[in-house]
Amino acid sequence: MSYVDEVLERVIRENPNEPEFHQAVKEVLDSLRPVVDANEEQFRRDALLERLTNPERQIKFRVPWVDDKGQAHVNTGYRVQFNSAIGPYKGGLRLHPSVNLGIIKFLGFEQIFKNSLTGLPIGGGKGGSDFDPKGKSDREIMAFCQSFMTELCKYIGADTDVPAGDIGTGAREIGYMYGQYKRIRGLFEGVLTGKGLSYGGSLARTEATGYGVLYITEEMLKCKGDTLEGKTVAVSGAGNVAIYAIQKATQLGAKVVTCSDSTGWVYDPDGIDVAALKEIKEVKRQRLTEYKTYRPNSEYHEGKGVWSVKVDIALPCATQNELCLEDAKMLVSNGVIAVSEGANMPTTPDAIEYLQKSGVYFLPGKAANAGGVATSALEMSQNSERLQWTFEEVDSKLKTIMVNVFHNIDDAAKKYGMEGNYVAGANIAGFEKVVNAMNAQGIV
Ligand code: NDP
Ligand code: 2IT
Repeated sequence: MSYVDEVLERVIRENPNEPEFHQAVKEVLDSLRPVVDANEEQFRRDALLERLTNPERQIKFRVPWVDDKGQAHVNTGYRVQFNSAIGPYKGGLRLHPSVNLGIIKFLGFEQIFKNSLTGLPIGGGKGGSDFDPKGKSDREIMAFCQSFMTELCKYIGADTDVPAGDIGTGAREIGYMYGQYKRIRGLFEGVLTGKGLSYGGSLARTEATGYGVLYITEEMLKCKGDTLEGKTVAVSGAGNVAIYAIQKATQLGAKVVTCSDSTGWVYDPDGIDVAALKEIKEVKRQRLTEYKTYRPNSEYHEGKGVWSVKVDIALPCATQNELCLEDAKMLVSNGVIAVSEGANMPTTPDAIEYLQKSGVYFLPGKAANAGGVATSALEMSQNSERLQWTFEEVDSKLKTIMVNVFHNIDDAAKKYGMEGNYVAGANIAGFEKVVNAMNAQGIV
């Protein structure tokens, strides 16, 4: 049996009931076959793939908090510190009832390669909790965040592990967590990114993930002699990534006609109104059912459906496994030319295969959404030098990073005879830097 297959089998055996983690590891290791085959003896001797697929450390803890009625609740907190070969652990905190260890491990594993692709010195990690922020009062959110950080603060620091936002964790949650970290550790340091602008946050971090998705998509289209100008776009999600993907796509001359949340989706034939979406989601924290009151010409539908609309470009920006084979078939039959993943692992493996076989340009999340964590690393730099850069400075660095990510993954795919396969290109290019660092640092 090949080394890759042996390790895959072992990962599945040793991590039962973690299908998302299996899926992420399988996709990466499958892509790495040509690289592993060329170095099999050394990799086996050094147990390289076993070390790569086993987190350096995983922390699981109790998070007790009291609601507004005086009732106590207990949630579970996680931080998976996956790989620190190229820098301090870096990755977001997800607050969603679906969170479990397997989800955090899949996200932490993906983060290793994504962070490597940014070209910046950050290792891979992820954390979160099964706490559901929906419908909670500000005081309840604060109570949870303080309790969560009371435990997490023992394991993180500006030079060891730097968490950030993800699903359910935005500026409000980061603020409460930062306050508690500072109170307990007595350190005003860049231990979290995505902070508010008045206490060490970076301009353009809020926009970075969504903007980055469009910068890399534009660069890819440019290399094919095409552009975003005049394209019709479907976006899923209505959170941080989706909102700023819609905004940048619109600025670049495309028309975004859909967005969604966990209960339904919107079709706006005139193009999504970003100001209305921000008001509904960022200010009022309401459901998408409200969108129609701002845009009477739009349609609201319950359930799933954004991929049924005829578009040129699809940007899944909500959650994992939200674009399945049937969705891919609808997109292809409607003439889609490109799919770029704003979310982490939103496209199922059979859907990716179908899109690629159908000649659709497919940019995987670990490349397409790397602008968020890249800008987090820029926030860390600003914190270290105790300065704040302008929006234009950060945005232009972000753009350069995304253009470089595209060329790195494009070159890696070509080098291994898989031109245009950006999944393989991203996994190989991300892996090469990490493996170099792991080899140089010995068996640790
Ligand atoms: P938000 O919490 O801001 O928004 C998430 C959006 O997706 C909401 O509209 C939410 O709807 C919807 N959603 C979440 N879970 C589900 C679900 N199970 N089914 C259907 N819809 C769902 O999160 P972000 O925008 O920050 O994150 C979106 C994706 O992007 C995630 O995969 C995240 O890991 C990834 N990502 C985020 C980065 C960042 O910087 N924030 C960076 C790189 C990747 P509802 O509100 O109804 O739950
Ligand atoms: O998935 C991701 O890359 C993020 N949620 C952002 C992580 C970060 O550290 O900014």
